[in-house]
Parts: sequence; C-alpha cells; structure tokens
Amino acid sequence: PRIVLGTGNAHKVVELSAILGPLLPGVELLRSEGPSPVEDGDTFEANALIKARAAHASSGLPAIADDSGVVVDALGGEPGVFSARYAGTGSDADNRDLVLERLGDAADRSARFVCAAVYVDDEIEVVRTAAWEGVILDAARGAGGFGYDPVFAPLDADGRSAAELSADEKNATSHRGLAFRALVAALPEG
Ligand code: ITT
Repeated sequence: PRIVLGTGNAHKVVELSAILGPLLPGVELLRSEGPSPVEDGDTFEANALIKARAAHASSGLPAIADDSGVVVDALGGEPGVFSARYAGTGSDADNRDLVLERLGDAADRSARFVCAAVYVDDEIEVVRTAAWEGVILDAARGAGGFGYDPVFAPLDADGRSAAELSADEKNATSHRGLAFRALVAALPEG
C-alpha cells in the first residue's frame, strides 16, 4: 500500500516518515507531486483538509496532510494559521524574529504548537488535532528542528528549546507526533 504526503515542507516529510514508519509497517510514503493548493481556511483543520484532498485528487491515492503553526497567547493567537507566512518573506528566521519583536518583554510568554493531521481516501476523511504547550524564549537557541523550534521551549523539555531536542525526543512529544499517532489510531484496520 501507498500513501501520499500532501506537503511541500521537507522538514515535515522527515518528521512524518519517522513518526508514521513504525505505525504503518509496509506502507510506502510518497511525496505528492501535485500542485500546492491555496490554503485559505480559517483553521488548522480546514487547511489540512484542503491539502489532503488536493493530494488525494491529484494522485488517486490515500493522502495525509498536516497543517500546523504556533499560537502565542499574548499575541491574540498569532501567528496561528499564518505561521508559515507571518513575516511575508518566506524565511523561517524572519518569522521567528517577528514573533520575538512583537512579544517584546511581555511577561506572559505562553504558547503552543498545534498540528491538524488529516487522512483522506475515497471513503473517509479523518481529522485529529493536537497541541504541544510551551513558552516563547527571549532569543533563538539550538540548531535542530525547523520553523519556530529555536524560540519555543516545550513545558516537557526541561527548559531546552524544541531545536535542542533530538529528533526522537521531539517526535515523542510534539504536536505532530501526538496528532499523527491519534490519526493512525482512528483509521479503520488495513
Ligand atoms: P505545507 O503547507 O506544504 O505542509 P508549510 O511549511 O507551508 O508546508 P504550514 O502551512 O502547515 O506548512 O505552516 C506551518 C508553519 O508552522 C511552518 O512553516 C513552521 O514555521 C511552523 N511549524 C509547524 N510545525 C512546526 C514545528 O514542529 N516546529 C517549528 N515550527 C513549526
């Protein structure tokens, strides 16, 4: 069996391969070759559905997609669904810097990574969402991960940033790990 991953983000492909590999033995995970759809939904779930449906439609195969981002309480939930395009430059570093700049020295630094995981085939659409609670640091730290990882310290990581965790540590507890394990658990057998 084959499943298409409806994402253009190479970091997600790496994490999803590590998370899903052991859960879906014998399943070949392919990258979608179809066009990237317009993500104009208001929610992580809506955008993940748009991506999974597009990958399913263009490939004819069962498809999986992820819409994710960081939700910062003191910024009224920003960047949220706009996380990938917050600074408007396409640069993860610019996005991180804009969060640090807008947050300034705010005392409330609580935030969470959110991931909506979606599976779509001819018969069913399954959605599972999960969050990873943490705080926004004062400055970027660490070289692992991607996106906002260097400025996000998960509550369960002993003060390290998400970019200071090993890939296995991150996947064991991250929004993406939680959401995709719940998604796979919700799929019908076979
Ligand atoms: P696709 O839509 O093609 O999957 P994308 O990067 O545009 O790729 P999203 O629209 O879901 O993906 O935006 C997610 C952004 O949120 C991503 O670019 C990161 O900046 C951030 N993000 C998501 N998960 C993250 C993680 O595990 N660690 C750090 N940042 C993350």
